[in-house]
Amino acid sequence: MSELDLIIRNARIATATESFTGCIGIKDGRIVVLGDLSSAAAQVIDAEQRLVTPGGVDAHCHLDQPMGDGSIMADDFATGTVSAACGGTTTVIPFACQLKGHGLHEAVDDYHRRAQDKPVIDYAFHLIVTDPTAEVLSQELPELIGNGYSHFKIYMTYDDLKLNDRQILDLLALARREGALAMIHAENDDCIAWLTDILEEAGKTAPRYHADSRPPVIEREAAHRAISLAELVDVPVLIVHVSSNAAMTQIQQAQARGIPIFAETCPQYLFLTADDLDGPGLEGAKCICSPPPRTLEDQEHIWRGLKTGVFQVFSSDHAPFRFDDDKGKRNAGPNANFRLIPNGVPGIETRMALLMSEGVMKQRIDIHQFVSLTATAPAKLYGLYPHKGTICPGSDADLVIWDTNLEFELTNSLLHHNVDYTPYEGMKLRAWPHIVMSRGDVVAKDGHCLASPGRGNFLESARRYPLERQHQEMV
Ligand code: DUC
Ligand code: ZN
Ligand code: ZN
Repeated sequence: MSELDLIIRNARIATATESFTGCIGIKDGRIVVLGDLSSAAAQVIDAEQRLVTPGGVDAHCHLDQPMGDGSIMADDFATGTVSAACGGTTTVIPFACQLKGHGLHEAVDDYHRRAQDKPVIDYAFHLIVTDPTAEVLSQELPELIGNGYSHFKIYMTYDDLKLNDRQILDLLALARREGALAMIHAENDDCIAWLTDILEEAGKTAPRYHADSRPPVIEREAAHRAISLAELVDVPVLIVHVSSNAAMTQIQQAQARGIPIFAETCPQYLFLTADDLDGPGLEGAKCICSPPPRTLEDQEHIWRGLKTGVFQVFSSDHAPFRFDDDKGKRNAGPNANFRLIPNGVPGIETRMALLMSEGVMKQRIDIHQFVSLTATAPAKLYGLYPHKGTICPGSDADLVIWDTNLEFELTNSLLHHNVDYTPYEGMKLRAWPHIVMSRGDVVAKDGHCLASPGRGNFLESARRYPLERQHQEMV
């Protein structure tokens, strides 16, 4: 073998299934050998027995996504990926969103322009389908699925995004035929509109009433409906940002019946509650996201779901709006009705360290579950594996060397997003990425980004193997 570019020595390596101590040999941005290496390399990093995991795959984040209400997302592909890299994420999957009345290719082209020359790490796109016209169903979507965009999101709520059940069925049938994975935002839109009107008539418009407008029962109903539609079509779906025990139970019961339902949860459902939406003035708007944070009891159930495998994916759902900004959370004014406040919390940089610190180090989940949830399973589900999401010969050298002997207070000034707050301000953490590597380059070290904008590559997502073809080929 010609000389390696880089060897990482004395690494305590963890994958989704194994742990071992040794060296990682890297050449041309890829891992080429693992084990006890005596060979030479141009560069050596001594991990000094630190834990080394695959770089994170944040499979749900919003960057520079055009908004229908005049608000502006605070992070673009530059700031968002710098923030991701500093927090140990080496691949992001944000959303190219179709605007109603427009095509899907138009959305994808626009999103590529937005990404141009900006990302410091690699990225793929999810699609959001908001207008499944005959042209979209027969031409655009099948074409895109075959060309590296093999997953798309369906919304059951939000006026400018939502689809009805018939439209969802059409898209699920297409996903089955073409080998795509549909992700579903499960909340019952009519129930939200009805409750929001009642709250408004009673003068209950402060941020904390956002949680009352979207109680667990409306997430449970929509999750049940999404599962039923998937069962009818006989196709796997992934339910995103599950927040409540009620919705999780629907998923768990479907899985127990053998229905292939995948599920994602996010940090805001482990570390925030509806009480965080309370506070003076608009303060509670900082934690407005949908579905909303729930109760401490729900948090415990979500931890259980992570531990027992109900959830495959742990994403940030980073949806960055500045608080003190009239294009951010104050888009509709300083005393806005909750229904007009942009939804979303930031979290692209804190996702990995929060789960390492509170999950692995407090023994709520093990290190293999951590790797699977943050990297391996999302890479597999979204067609990026084994280039991404694991540590093995042939994979990209996307790695995190962890410091796990820390004790510090998280504060927004440590973070690199373009948001003026973190919902996790003041939390005590014990872990943070020491070195973050993307394709063998050190892109972040001890909370400093060392990468240049534009080095990130677009990743084509492989499609799932279409069920029909699988069955035909088996007989
Ligand atoms: N909810 C979403 O569905 N997307 C972005 C942010 C949010 O709160
Ligand atoms: Zn959503
Ligand atoms: Zn989202």
